[in-house]
Amino acid sequence: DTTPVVVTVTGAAGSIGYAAVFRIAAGDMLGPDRPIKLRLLELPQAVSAAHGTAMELQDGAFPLLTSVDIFDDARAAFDGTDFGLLIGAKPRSKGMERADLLSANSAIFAEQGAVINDVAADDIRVIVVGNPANTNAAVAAASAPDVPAERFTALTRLDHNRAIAQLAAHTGAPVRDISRVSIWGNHSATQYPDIFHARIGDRSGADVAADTDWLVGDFIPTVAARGTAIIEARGASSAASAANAAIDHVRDWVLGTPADDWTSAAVSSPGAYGVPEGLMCSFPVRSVDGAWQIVDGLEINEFSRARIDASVAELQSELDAVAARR
Ligand code: NAX
Repeated sequence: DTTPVVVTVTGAAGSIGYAAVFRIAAGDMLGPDRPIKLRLLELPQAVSAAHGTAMELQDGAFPLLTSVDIFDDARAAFDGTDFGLLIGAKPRSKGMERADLLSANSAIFAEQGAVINDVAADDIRVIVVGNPANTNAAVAAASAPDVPAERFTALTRLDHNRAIAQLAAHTGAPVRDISRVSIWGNHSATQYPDIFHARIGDRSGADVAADTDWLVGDFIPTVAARGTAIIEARGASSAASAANAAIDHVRDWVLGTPADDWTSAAVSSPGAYGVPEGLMCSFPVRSVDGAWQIVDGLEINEFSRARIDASVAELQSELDAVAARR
């Protein structure tokens, strides 16, 4: 299919947006045959910066990029959109309480969800990157009653990729030999990177996980705190790796996951693995015929259960806090 698709990127002039749009234009997200119409949505004060990004996109002379348009109005930016990358969000400012951050963002994502409901393509696919990503995605989905909830997702692929990278560094196995890693729960410090079902070269994940000192004292906290470590080292938060993960997420959603592997994404829970319905929770997922399917039948041991439950409880409390403020 070579009809152009409309891709709307919010927060396009920000760090992640800037890293994402060039790779989208290059065909890394939807393949080398899919022409792309890019829409950049920004706050009014960042529209000028978005114009600068658009000039650079033009100077890339990307054969697949048929247009770039800039908006500060969500209704215009999402009109007919096939793919929405919702990256822009209100950052936590100094002294801001978590509840204030949640409610400021829920207002943004409720509005964008309602607009998507009204004007986007019927089969739009949405990935929320802006934090708190899971709850923002749940709010957007709830504000779009005519769009199936399965079309709203949130990014936990960065956590998934970080877990693979840490496993590769620890075991010496090449990244390509690592499969079936799972991220459960929230994209936050409570997330649970699960390697019990993983394959690491010719070793089982359970074998690697048997070293509980490493698992509990090193692996899990390193993956969960990687974002903070990047900020400390770079003086700025993860941008290119986050953009890379968002592109991985959408590409796999459209083109499928390898038959013998899975990935991780936050999707609206249908009640799987004891996660309450409607929470936007990270699960191990496969993409089949363009739809995410939660990997079923995994045995969850006691160690994993406690960690999944803790992260799910946090997701529930975020959603409750948002509901209480509205
Ligand atoms: P930046 O502050 O560099 O960029 C954000 C951009 O969004 C700004 O240009 C701002 O003008 C714009 N914006 C804000 N509100 C908007 C709205 N209502 N409509 C349109 N545009 C809006 O942040 P950046 O480093 O790019 O990070 C973006 C978001 O990703 C943050 O919320 C961040 O916390 C989140 N992250 C999520 C990750 C994940 O794995 N889910 C990892 C990376 C990142 O921390």
